[in-house]
Amino acid sequence: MTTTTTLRVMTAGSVDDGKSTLIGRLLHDLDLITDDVLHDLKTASQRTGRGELDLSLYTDGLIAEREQGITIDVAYRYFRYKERSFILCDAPGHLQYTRNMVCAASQVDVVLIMIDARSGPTEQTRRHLRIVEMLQVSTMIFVVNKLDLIDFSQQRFLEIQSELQRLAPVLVIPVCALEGDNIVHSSQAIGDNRIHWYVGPTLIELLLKTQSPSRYRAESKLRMFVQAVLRPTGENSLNLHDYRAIAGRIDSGSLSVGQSIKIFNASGLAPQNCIVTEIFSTSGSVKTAPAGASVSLTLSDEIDVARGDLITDSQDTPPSQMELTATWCWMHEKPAFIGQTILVKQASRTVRAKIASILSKLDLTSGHFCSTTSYGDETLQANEIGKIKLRLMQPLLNDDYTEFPGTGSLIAIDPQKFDTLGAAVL
Ligand SMILES: Nc1nc2c(ncn2[C@@H]2O[C@H](COP(=O)(O)OP(=O)(O)OP(=O)(O)O)[C@@H](O)[C@H]2O)c(=O)[nH]1
Ligand SMILES: [Mg+2]
Repeated sequence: MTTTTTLRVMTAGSVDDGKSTLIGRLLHDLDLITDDVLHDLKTASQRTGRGELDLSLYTDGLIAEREQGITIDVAYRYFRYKERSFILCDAPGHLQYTRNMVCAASQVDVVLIMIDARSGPTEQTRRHLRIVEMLQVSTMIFVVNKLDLIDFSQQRFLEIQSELQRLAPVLVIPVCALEGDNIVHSSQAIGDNRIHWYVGPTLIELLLKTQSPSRYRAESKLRMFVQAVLRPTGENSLNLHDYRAIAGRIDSGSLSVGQSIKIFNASGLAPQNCIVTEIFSTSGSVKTAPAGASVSLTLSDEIDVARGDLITDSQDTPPSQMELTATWCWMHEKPAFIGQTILVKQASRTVRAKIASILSKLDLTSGHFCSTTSYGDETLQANEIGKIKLRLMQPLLNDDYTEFPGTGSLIAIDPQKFDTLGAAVL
């Protein structure tokens, strides 16, 4: 059981469905908002005419967010409860800020997809759901909010529940974030038990029970990016005059002293082979180091290594290709089109590429990809998800995202303005 590990939880869903309020309510009811912050929230709520206490202001701290009453940027809150550490990310629901949501979703273990009970799932709910599926987030929970606005109707909840489970077969929980039902306290514990027909766990009980998967795949092949080259200098380092080590974190696989490794230069030159002569971890010199460990290595040869280079096992020939087909979420208002020149970044490496074809687009309702010819539109518009085939000027690794999240993901960059155009998984 890994319940002492950190759980990274994010809110998602359409604009105004109550994501920020839910996070504020969760921390408030766990008694984790300090008196001075609570005082500031009350003052800000009253000043902006939002009643006695608007808990959405706890994460919506930007002036522009408070003026408009929407979330713009992802906000993070950290807390510990019952021997478990949590990182909460509050993402925006607005279509225009879908890119911020994608960025946050690529880093979390659990996504709470919120739904306003009055409207049920909207197009933006389905878009967020499909983005979460694309990024293979391990746990997803549907949170049906604003039960007070449907008179706590079980029948309406059941209708939404079956609609949601047709979209994805995951758990659905009814809550009222405004007043706190089923967040930390059950509706029954709050007093008049307005959601008496729900006998399942509260949100915090669910989160305490959720397993957090390891971010580092020990059973996969070795992947480690060089984060720094260590060359101690100065008076205190005279005895380290010739010392040179490379530091980084082992993303997958493991490393041992004597292991033969290959270093792929970020500029795309042929890989160089060498042997690991020493490994230092936080506990000093070690013979082996597992996935997830931050280490520094000394090598058998004085080879050219720089930040961003990729280390693999010398036996491993990661497939590298001049053509790559990946699933993209397009983020730029200018749509992707056939023949477009872009820069593609994979981990620390950037190469030029051309869009060879836009093969299919994701249908948000069914979750299936449909050929672009059936749409009669061979572009990928902002916030659409689709499969794009790229022709690369230099090869990139064709690492599967499920096994290698670091190298199995790409971003597209505008070669003139350097805007981020989209994000993809292989
Ligand atoms: N009646 C009622 N109102 C709620 C509930 N939860 C949130 N609200 C209100 O809904 C409005 C929007 O809440 P937010 O928490 O800002 O919504 P959001 O999902 O974070 O919005 P964006 O981040 O902009 O997408 C606010 O006025 C909240 O007070 C609820 O359970 N019941
Ligand atoms: Mg919000």
